[in-house]
Amino acid sequence: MKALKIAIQKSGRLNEKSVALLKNCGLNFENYKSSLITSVNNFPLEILFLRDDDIPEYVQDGIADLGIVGENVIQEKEVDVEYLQKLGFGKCTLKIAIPKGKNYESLQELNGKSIATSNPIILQKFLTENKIDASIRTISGSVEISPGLGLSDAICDIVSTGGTLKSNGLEPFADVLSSQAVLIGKKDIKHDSIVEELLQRIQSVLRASE
Ligand code: PRT
Ligand code: ZN
Repeated sequence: MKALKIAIQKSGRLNEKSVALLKNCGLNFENYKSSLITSVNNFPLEILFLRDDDIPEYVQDGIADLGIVGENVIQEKEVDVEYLQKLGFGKCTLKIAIPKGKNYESLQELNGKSIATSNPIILQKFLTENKIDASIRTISGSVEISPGLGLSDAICDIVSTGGTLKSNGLEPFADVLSSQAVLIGKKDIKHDSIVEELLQRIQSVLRASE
């Protein structure tokens, strides 16, 4: 039987829980930190370790059959993949935040303002849906320091505890997208018998942890 490939994050917030989920499904593999691919020795699956940003396209293009990645990354990459299962970890919300004390009363106050983000696609969709004309400054990281440096009026970034916003003098203003880690697959892969088996195991692990 030809092994399928699943792409998971190599290191970062989703790595440990992705590995733990697969192990809890009874999959036996060595989690070499240095290698980018490892074989499961009791199930027809290979695991690819990638930057999370690359996972949606790898799955869309069929280089990997399956992937575990945050919904925010899938939305930002605008890929055509199938959502197979929400996984219940990596929960966070993409939020617009403004300097504490600004007290904007409605979303309309963002008109004419600049917003720094690493998620320009999702943010632009949100602004368009809400008929707001703001300028987006795309930066790749440390988005939260942008208003303090005078680079933007507001930010749009991922929030989980809110601690980072607070320590940068910002407060949440609007929720843009709520996200968690999901299992995705390339088009039509869900009818594959190996995928069906893996999905059943994942669902029983999730049920057991409820
Ligand atoms: O190296 P690679 O590219 O693979 O990883 P990465 O650095 O791009 O991503 P990583 O590991 O930080 O996050 C992976 C995924 O975890 C994200 O795509 C989200 O789906 C999810 N996730 C959950 C988070 C957070 N929580 C989170 N808190 N991703 C990022 N953050 C950051 C956020 O950007 C902000 O800087 O944490 C900070 C805010 O945290 P709080 O707790 O202070 O609010
Ligand atoms: Zn990334």
